[in-house]
Amino acid sequence: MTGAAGADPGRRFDVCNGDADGLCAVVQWRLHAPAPAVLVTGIKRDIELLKRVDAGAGDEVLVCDVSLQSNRGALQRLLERGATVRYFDHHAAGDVPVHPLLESHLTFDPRSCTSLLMDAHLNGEFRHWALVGIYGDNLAEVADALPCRLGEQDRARLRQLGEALNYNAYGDDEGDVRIHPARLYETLVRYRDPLDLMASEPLADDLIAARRADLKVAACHVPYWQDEHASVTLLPDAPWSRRVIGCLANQLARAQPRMAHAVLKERIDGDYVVSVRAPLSSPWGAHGLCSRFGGAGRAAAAGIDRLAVSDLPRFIGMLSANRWVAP
Ligand SMILES: [Mn+2]
Repeated sequence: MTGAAGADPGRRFDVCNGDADGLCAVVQWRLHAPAPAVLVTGIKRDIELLKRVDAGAGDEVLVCDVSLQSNRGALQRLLERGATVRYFDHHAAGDVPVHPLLESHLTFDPRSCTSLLMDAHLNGEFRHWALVGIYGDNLAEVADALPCRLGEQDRARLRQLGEALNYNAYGDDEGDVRIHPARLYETLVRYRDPLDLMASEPLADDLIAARRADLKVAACHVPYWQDEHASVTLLPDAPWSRRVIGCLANQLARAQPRMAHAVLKERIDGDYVVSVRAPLSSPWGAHGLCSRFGGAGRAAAAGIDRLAVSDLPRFIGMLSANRWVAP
């Protein structure tokens, strides 16, 4: 990658979210255009990745599945320094810079994701990897509708892999994850077909088992409070609970679809982190509830970064009284 001044062909940087969607988008691109590149990635909550890239004139930067809004300053700096940037993403973008060195592939369709954008760009060349990313981004219906010659069992395998890769990116910091996404990528990109990876590497089954083990520990925690409309589960602070909180909330929502569910995890300072799911049968009102405690999110799924212990009774009262209907 290095060379004499003047003969340097330019360096390459691949920047992606460390979840399934981000990794599978870069895997598709690098299988299509093999070349040495510096990978810049992290856990799911590391979103300001572009500022870690030290690229300049003649260098190429690929960006997948990180919000342009959160990285605009760093993007502008790279473009000004003369780097070429290819940007694939489906998060909030705000104003998209117009620059001759920027090639952007952006969508804000809630039924799309970065691996699907890459699949379209490459005309479905690595469709199986695209499916892993799309299933991993929790878009099973979109993935199911994407044509490919796989039988149901193989599709189910790709879905399992996507969900497990995605789960691996959750945690408060890099110490919480089983395998750092950068190491995971090195294994993934060795296979042109993820089904071959699953047949020959223990990695996929290890990740699937790890997710299952976390959910099993979580299932030992019976609800701290519930009525006929809602439940509250309290978890201690531990690596497994930092990984599982969102996943457990989704599982409870699927198990009792007519109820709302809140999962609270103790923070190191004694307060709580909260994950709220509206009833699946009426997926509205979660954002409204959480925003009254300084939280945010979407109508069906939202969260609170910090709920004071003293606010717990008030939170439970408002959860119980909340109306889970469209505004
Ligand atoms: Mn995504």
